[in-house]
Amino acid sequence: MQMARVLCVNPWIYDFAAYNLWMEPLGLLSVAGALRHAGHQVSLIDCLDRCHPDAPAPRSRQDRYGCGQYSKVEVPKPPVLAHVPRRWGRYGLPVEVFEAELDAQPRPDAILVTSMMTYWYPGPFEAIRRLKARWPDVPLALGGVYATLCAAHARAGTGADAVLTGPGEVVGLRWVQEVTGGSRTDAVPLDDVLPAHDLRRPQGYVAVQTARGCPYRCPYCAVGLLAPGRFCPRPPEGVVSEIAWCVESLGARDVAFYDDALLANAERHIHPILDGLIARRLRVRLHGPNGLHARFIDRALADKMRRAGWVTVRLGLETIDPEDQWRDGGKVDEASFARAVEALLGAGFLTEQVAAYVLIGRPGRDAADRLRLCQVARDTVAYAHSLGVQVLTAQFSPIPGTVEWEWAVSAGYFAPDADPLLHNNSIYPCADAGAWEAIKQQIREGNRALRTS
Ligand code: B12
Repeated sequence: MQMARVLCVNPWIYDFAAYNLWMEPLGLLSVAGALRHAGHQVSLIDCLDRCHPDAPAPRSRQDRYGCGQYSKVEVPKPPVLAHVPRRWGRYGLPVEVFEAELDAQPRPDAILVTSMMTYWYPGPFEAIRRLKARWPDVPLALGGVYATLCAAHARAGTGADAVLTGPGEVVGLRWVQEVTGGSRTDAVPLDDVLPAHDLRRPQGYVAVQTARGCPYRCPYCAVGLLAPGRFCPRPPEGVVSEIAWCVESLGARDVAFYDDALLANAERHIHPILDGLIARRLRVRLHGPNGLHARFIDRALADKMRRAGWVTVRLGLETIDPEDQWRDGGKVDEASFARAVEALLGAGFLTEQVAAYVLIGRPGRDAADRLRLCQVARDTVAYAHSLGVQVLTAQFSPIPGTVEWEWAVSAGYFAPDADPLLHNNSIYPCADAGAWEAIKQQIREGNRALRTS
């Protein structure tokens, strides 16, 4: 089989704000792992590398566990965001450093560019523009979350030769083999092939995903579109080996789980993973930035999480309104949430380590419903604070292809072909920003009171 030289690129973020919360281009690294497994030679340019020797990101005393700021350059706001009274910018490596990285690369046979949030598409656009200016004839494919959820938009505007949707290990490999004239090897043993974490300059942390997809189908969530088909947990021993490799060989100290349902089927999944980490005595801190399902947390699990080195716990609460809870998939209620908090605090987690996500900025059916949603959010915040946990906001924005998106379009909040820049949750696309910003103030005060009490 003919081996190809493949360049993988993780683009910049364009947004009003961006903070590195254990971000790793895990999807792109998974595709890179599959290509490498098939014998191709793979390299990476990561525009979000905070440890680049020629452009280290700003450091602050508040930085914890590998998280922190990106360098930002302010750039003109696209006209569609002109109404937002905030400064827009490009986060990540300076463009000159990116160009110097390209200078250092031999001409690739194929290029793969990833994309994350749909409203971050200017990052991939800019990377592709520069890559095509340098190597117009090298085949280039775009994949990832934006490419999958907004495929028509991506095909119309990116300048990529191919927009590949969905999980990329098999389609990415097949595409590389097609465009480089190699023979086909379709079989990618997904359980054995690890994301190529080592392509990245060590950042002190890695992201790990222990399962593909999610057993739930919530109306606001796009995971069913990104990872269609069955919920597929990986074998626990494979997850433990991946973490051990990252800690022992790549120097990672912090591990963030990127799962959508990490605690589902806990006895056969998270329990053995934590047992394995404890048995290997890894010096690791564990973080769950994506909300965990509170109803799966009992005292035995909370104790084990602590023993394995778990530090950051984020619980999905969203709302305490029973009807809204039911509409969102019935995953949590007040009683199960309170039990989880009791178990976590009883196991020794500190109040600043545990936070509840509360959903804000949701669209109402009419004026009365909008008022009700604000009041429910206030009550939800007060409830979480009363249990002794911090509150973080999950700001609502409908995602294309989801049930909530269809509703938002039919209610006139979005044109069906709205510019994806308008999906940005920080601009409250479906709600009155003023009302919700006041609730954020209540959250800040409650969090501060808890920390000082
Ligand atoms: C981890 C995660 C986060 C992390 C950070 C992620 C990051 N790296 O930036 C945190 C917790 C910070 C986060 C925050 C948020 N997130 Co988030 N997050 C995820 C999550 C759970 C996993 C993403 C991931 O890395 N998956 C693992 C890899 C393996 O999958 P992947 O990236 O899709 O890659 C595969 C394919 O896409 C493809 N692929 C990828 N690149 C390429 C390239 C090529 C060339 C090819 C061929 C294929 C390919 O192959 C890969 C392997 O199969 C997804 C849900 C999901 N399951 O995708 C939501 C998701 C991306 N997040 C989402 C949302 C809504 C948010 C928030 C807005 C939540 C909120 N309301 O506050 C915030 C906003 C963050 C911000 N700053 O704007 C939405 C997307 C919204 C959008 N409009 O795009 C998602 C889809 C969840 C959902 N509810 O539907 N998130």
